[in-house]
Amino acid sequence: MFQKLLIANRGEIARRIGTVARGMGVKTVAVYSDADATLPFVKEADEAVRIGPAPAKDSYLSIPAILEAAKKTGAQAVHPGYGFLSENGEFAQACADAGLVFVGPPPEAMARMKDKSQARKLVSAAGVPVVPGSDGVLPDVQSALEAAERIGYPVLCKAASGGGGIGMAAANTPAELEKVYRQCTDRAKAAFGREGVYLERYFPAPRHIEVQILGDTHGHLIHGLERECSIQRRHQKVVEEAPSVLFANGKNAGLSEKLFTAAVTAAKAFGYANAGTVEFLYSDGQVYFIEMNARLQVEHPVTELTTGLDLIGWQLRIAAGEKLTVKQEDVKRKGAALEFRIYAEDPVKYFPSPGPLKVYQPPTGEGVRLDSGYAEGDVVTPNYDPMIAKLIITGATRDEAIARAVKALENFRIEGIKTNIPLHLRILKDPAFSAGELDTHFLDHHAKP
Ligand code: MV4
Repeated sequence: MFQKLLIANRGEIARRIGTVARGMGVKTVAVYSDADATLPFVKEADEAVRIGPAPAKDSYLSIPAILEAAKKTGAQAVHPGYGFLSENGEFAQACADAGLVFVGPPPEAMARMKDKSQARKLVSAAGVPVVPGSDGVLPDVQSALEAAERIGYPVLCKAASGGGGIGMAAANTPAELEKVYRQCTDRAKAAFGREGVYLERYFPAPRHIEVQILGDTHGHLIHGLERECSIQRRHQKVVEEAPSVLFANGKNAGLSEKLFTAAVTAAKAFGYANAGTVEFLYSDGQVYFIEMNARLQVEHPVTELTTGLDLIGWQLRIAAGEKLTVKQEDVKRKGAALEFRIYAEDPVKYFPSPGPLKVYQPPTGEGVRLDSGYAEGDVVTPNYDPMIAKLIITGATRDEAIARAVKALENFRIEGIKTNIPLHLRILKDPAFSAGELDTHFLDHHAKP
């Protein structure tokens, strides 16, 4: 195992990675911007290095600043967390070139996943069900119109360099597609500097189901069951859970086996190692691959708490070259977990709401875990993502977790900023949520103020 790990991230995830690493006897180095100097993830680290001013491009996204901090402190490995540089193949390669272990997949696997249209082709050839769509990127409107005729309308145009919904646009008719093709190409170019786009059949209200993957560098790769993340707003997840209601209590066992086999097959096709997530859409009784994420996900705790897998611990051991000693048959579900992302935002208008946490008293109790980036007295600044904490609630059953979650959220005292806690309570009290009737447009129709 490494003696010293640099954590190239901030907030709750930097804090969580630090806690796990120190628990394994690894010294931790935090890097921080001027906006974050007094936050818990900095105070709790063994060493901390200032890497720049508040803007992310000058600090958490600055490869030279992070490599210099690693050199100065003698760190042997770098954990990128999620977001920022976590899925940046150049950063992974730059770490390797500097003699640092990047805690993540091999750069070659990252390269195979980068172009989403190529990733579709690769996993489809390996036998994984993908959303019906175009064969690779579409060089012009004519090829898009031809592909759409084969696929059938409505179609969804996606940026090949995208992911997470950026640049996506749907079309119901050829006339709409002509507009949408240009729009999607322009957005792709603006967001990613590359204009390649591809088409998929558009599912109007799918469920979002993803599968946790864990693989070592000796050829052993397993899945850690599924998470359901259908409740989202503008591609920002709000509530995640495990298991999915679709598969709880042994329901739809045939489909869940198909899903897990597809996820493992996809990960192997990419030559994947370390922790990753394979994303699927569920619609009309079928699951379809959409993309693979080469990182630890925000919502990984619901998997940890329902499988007992120590995902961050395994990330570190795998990166250090150790064998993954967990066998697939050892991965069993226990209970249910729900994760609520606590955002500093107006719960009705959804605007960001930065400011000081004058009062910050998280709830405690049976089945309550809080992964928080902040403590009372800290200031939430407008520089980064407005997520301040994740409240993760477990129960023997989903109903028990829901009841505990209502209490925990009602007892979460925050003053000084607005938060989305009232939105979470509206979701929990919505009959469709308790019934497990979820899809990606849930918040368009439910949990209204
Ligand atoms: C889709 C889709 C419907 N049909 N693809 C958005 C994020 C990106 N990872 C994939 N996304 C979607 N792809 C087809 N062919 C609907 C979405 C989608 C969505 C997916 C997951 C979670 C939330 C979502 C919200 C809106 C749309």
